Amino acid sequence: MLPNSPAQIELWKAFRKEISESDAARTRYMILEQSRLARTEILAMIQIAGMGHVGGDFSVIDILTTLYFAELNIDPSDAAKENRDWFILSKGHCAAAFYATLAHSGYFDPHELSTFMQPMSMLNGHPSKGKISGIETSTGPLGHGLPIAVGVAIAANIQKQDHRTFVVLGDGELQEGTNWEAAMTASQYKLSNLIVIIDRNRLQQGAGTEDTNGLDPLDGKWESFGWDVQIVDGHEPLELLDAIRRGGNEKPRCIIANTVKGKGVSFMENRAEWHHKVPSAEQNLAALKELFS
Ligand SMILES: Cc1ncc(C[n+]2csc(CCOP(=O)(O)OP(=O)(O)O)c2C)c(N)n1
Repeated sequence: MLPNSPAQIELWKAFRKEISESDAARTRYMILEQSRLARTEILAMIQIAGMGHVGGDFSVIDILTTLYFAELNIDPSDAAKENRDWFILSKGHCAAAFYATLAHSGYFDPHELSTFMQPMSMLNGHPSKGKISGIETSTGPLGHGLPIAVGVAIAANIQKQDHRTFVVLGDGELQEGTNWEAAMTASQYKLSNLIVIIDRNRLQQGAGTEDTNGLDPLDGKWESFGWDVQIVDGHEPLELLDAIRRGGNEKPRCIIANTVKGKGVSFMENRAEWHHKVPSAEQNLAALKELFS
């Protein structure tokens, strides 16, 4: 298990404190700046490793940053703290985005990011429980995050804990039938402590979701399974926060976050090949220039 980084935890705490005292415009600015930093780290990780899933990393990173830097009730210095919010990245192939987020939250030293996918590194191509303290469960085989999250949310109710369980799913991932079994169970048990966020970038590996196994109307599908559904722009932290913080009812909650695969780099945006293509050195430079323009 990688040790946490006390210095980074202090930075993260200062960031969270400032966010909690900021107005909406500054909150949005701070989260998006943190995401910009994460995007540059992700590019570097993938360049060094020669592998990765840049498209999905860039579609999900604003969601991860919003959760870790403004919302989750967590303590990176005591990762297994009783009654903490749980987070599960079910689309585990986007581990680079997850690692950049966890490192900047202090779960481990950001210097470790350069070991991504190297032999013996703790930063595997998919998140592994037991290697980094903030990873609640291993993911990678799609379709398992939500079933696990349902179990966690049921357990919280049995134990009379009031923590929330968050799970981020890919939209292509919804082709896995396990999601729909879990969705039925969640409404049966009225799991209002469960929040699913769908990274709705409309692309999967190699093709569009609607050309493969269409999901639309996705909101209607979740509603018909008994969920409370909201649709937001997944690159707008304030919309995400509003949706998360909205007063609930007895239903489990699904936030469909409309996103752009490859968001932030024009030649990657909405292009299926950037699911796991590795940018050349020239493309990396062009991407960095764009991120900082
Ligand atoms: C069970 C399973 N089947 C296949 C894969 C290979 N795989 C990795 S990513 C991916 C596409 C996922 O698409 P989506 O959920 O939309 O992810 P995103 O576009 O956000 O990266 C596939 C098929 C896998 N990881 N698990």
